[in-house]
Amino acid sequence: MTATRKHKSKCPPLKLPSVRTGLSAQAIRRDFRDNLFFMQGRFPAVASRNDYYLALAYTVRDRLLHHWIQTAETYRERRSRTVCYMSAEFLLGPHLGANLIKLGIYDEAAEAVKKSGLKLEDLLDQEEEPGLGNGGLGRLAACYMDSLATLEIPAIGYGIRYEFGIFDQEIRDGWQVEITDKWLRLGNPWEIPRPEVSFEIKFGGHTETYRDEKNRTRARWIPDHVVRGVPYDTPILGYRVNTANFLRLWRAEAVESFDFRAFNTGDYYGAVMQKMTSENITKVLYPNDERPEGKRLRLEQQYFFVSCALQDMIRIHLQTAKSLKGFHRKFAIQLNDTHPAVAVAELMRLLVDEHGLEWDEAWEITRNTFGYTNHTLMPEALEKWPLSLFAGVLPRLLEIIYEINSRFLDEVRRRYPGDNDRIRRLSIIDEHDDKYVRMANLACVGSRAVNGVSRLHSELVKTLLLPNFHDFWPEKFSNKTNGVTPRRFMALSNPRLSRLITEAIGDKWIKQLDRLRGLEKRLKDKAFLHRWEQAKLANKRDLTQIIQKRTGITADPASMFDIQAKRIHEYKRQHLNVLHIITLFNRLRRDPGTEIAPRTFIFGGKAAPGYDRAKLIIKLINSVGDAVNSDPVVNGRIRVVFFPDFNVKNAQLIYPAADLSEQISTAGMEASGTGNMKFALNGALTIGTLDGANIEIREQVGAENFFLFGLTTDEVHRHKAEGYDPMTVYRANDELHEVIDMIASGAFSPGQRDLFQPLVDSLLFSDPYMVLADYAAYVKCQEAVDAAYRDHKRWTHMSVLNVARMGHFSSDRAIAEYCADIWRVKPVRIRLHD
Ligand code: F58
Repeated sequence: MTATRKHKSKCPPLKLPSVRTGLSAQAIRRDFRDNLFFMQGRFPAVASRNDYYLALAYTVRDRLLHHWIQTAETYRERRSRTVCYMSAEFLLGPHLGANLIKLGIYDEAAEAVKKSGLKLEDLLDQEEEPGLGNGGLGRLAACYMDSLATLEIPAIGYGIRYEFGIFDQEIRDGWQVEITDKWLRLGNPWEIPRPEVSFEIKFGGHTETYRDEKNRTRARWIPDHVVRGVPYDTPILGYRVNTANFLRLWRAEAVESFDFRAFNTGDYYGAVMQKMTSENITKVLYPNDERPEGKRLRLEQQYFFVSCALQDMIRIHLQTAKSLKGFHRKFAIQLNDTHPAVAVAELMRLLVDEHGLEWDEAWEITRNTFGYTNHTLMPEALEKWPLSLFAGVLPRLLEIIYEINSRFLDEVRRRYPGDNDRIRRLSIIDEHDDKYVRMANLACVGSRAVNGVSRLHSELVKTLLLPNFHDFWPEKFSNKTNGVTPRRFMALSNPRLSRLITEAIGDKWIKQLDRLRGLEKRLKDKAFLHRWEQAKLANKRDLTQIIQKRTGITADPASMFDIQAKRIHEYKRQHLNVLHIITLFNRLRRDPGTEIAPRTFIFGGKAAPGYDRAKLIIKLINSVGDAVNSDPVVNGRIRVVFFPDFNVKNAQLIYPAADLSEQISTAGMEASGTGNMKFALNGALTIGTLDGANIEIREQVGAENFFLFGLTTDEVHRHKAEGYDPMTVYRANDELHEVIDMIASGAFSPGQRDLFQPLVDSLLFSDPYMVLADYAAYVKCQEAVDAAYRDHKRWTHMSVLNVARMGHFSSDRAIAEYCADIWRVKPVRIRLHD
C-alpha cells in the first residue's frame, strides 16, 4: 500500500489547492511565478527569457511528475510486462510545446504567461532541442515513445545521454559548416538524474576460468578499466491519458575507486586523465555515414548503454521476482537497428556469469526477449566490428559470441549437412578476408522477431539482405511499416490546419488518425476548401518570414513551395532535384515567355561531416540558387532556398508550409522514409519513386493523387545487371546534356571551373544511384505537377484527399502492430489520485 493511501486511511485528506498539479490558467500562472522565484532565484525585473522558459518548463514538469509517479506505482503493483526500446539515438525535439499539447493546457499556459507580459511562442522558441540522433532512425524512436505512452503501454526507452548531439549547421559561402551542439549549456529542466541507480561497466582486460562453489567451470572477466553509468530520466507523457513512461539515458562517469588507485600512487594527473577518458564515452553522437570500422569509441558507446540498460532491467525485475527465469515474460526488448545488438551477448553474460544460470536456460530467455528492426539495406551501413578491436574492448563478450555462433552453426549443419557456403554466410563471424563480428547476424540469431520498416523494405530484407536467415527461420520475419506521431507533427506544429480539421470532424483524429477519412465528406464544401487554402497560405507566409530572416532570400508565399528536407545523401538524390531546377532555368532563359507556376525550391538537411560528396551537393544547391535567384530573365519565377540547420524544431516550421514533397530516392534504397508521411499529413502532395513507404502512401492516397516517376527496384537491379551506362543516357538527352555541361564548365562556380567535377564524374562514369536514368521521367513528372498546381481547385482537392487518407501512417498504428505481433503486451490504465 502506498504512503498516500496509508495517510488517507488515517485522517481525512487535507483540502489543499492543487499546488504543482492544477491545470487552470490561474494555477499555472501561480506556479510559474513560484518557480521563477524558487527554482531560478529570479524576480521578474531581472529574469531573462531563459529564466522564464525554465520556470514554465518546471511548472509543466511538476504536472508530468504527478502522472509519472502514479504510472510507476501502478506498473510496480501490477508487475506489468514492459517494452524496452533500445536505441543509440532518440531525436526528441523540444519538449515544452509537446507536453502542453499532451496535457491539454496549451491555451491555459499561453494565457498564464501572457498575464506576465510574455508570449508563449517566445518561451517555446527558447528551448534548445536535444538533438540526440542523426535523422529518421532517431526520430522514429521518439515517435514510438510518444505512441507507447499514448496507447498506455508500459515502456522504457534506453539510450545514451550525449553531451554533444548532432552538430548545428551553418551555411557560409554556400558550404556547410559544422558547429558544436551545446544543448545542455543553459540547463535541461526535463531530465532527472538518478545517481543512486548507477552501474559499473567493464572494458578491456582478459578473462579467466574458475570453479564455483558447485564445482562448475565459470568465466570471469578481469577488466583493465571500469566506467560508471548514471541514468538521466526524461518523462514521456501520453496524449490525454495519465500514462507517463520515461526515457532513461546513460551518462559515463569515472569510477572513484579507480581514481583512488591513481591517487594513492601519487599519479594525480593520471587519475584526472582516467576521469576524462571515462567521460568521453558519452561525449558525442557519431554522425552517420562514417564507417564503423575502427571506431573503438562507438563500440564502447554501444556496449556501455546496453550493459547499463540490461543491468537496470535485471534490477527492476528482481524487485518483484525471486529469480530471472521469467525475465523474458517481464520484458520485451526491441533493438533499434544493430547499434544495441551486442545486448544479445551481454544478456547472456549477465545471466550466466553474474547470475549463475545454465547456458541453455539463459539462451532460452535471451532469444525470447529480443526483437530486431532493420533500417537499411545499404551494404556500407551494415555494422561489423573487426575481431581484434572487439576482442580488445569486450573480450568476454567475444567468447560468448563464439559460443552462440558455434551452437547456432551446429544447428545449421544439422539442417543443411555439408553446405559450407551457407554456413559461411550465416556465421556471426565474417571470415572472408579480415575477420569481423557481423552485428546483423548476431541480432537475427538472438531475436524472436526481425522486421523491416516498410512493405518493400521488409521484402528486400528477406530476399536480398538476409535471405539465408529467412530460409532458416521464415517465421521470424515480418513487416512493420513506420509511422509518425500526429501530436507533434500536426497538433503542435500545424495549429491552423489542426483547428480546421477539428472543426470539421471533431478532435478524436489526434488519437485515432484513421478518423481523418471524415474529411472526404467536406470535399464539396467551398468554405471549407477555401479555409484549407488559407491555412496553407498562412503557414507559407510564416515560413517566408523565417527564410528571409535566416537566408536573406525573399520567397513568394503565392508560389509553389517544393521542398526536399532530409539528410543529404546521394541515394536520396538531392542532385536530381537540382538537375530539374537547372532544366527549368534553361527553359526560362531560352524562352522567357515559358509559362510555369512560380516555384520556390526549398532544401534542408545536414551532410555527415566526413561525406565530401554530400557537402558538395549542398554547395551546388547554393551555387545554383545564387545564379537562379539573381537572374533578371527568371525574374523570381523560380527561387532556390537552402534552409540551414534542418532539425526537429525547424522541421515543425517546414512541413506545414509545403505544397510539394520530394521523395525521390533510387528505388530500393530508402528503407521507409518518415518525412514523406509528415509532409503528406500536412497537406503536401508527393512527387516520388516506388521506394520505401512511398508505395504504401500512394496506395492509401490513391494513384491519382500522387506524382509517380522513375525506375522500379527490379528495373534498377536489371539495369545494373545489364551494364547500365550513364554516358549513353547523357548523350541521348539534349536538355540533360546541357545541364551537366553547365555544371562541368563552371557556370555555377565562376573562377572555380572544376569545383563540381567530382559530382559530374560520378554521374557520368558510374551513377550508382541512377540519377541520369531517372532524369527524363522526373522532369516530365514535374510538368504534370506544374499543370496540377495551376489548377488550384484540383490541387486543393488532392491536398485534402492526401490528408484524409494518411491515417494509416500514425505511429499509433505502427506501435499497435508491434504490440500485437512482436511484444505481446497490453495497455495498463493509470488512474490519478491526488
Ligand atoms: C532511416 N535510417 C532510414 N539511419 O534511412 C529511413 O528510410 C527510415 O525511415 C528511418 O531510418 C526509420 O526507419 C537512419 O536514419 C541512421 O541515421 C543511422 C544512424 C547511425 C549510423 C548509421 C545511420
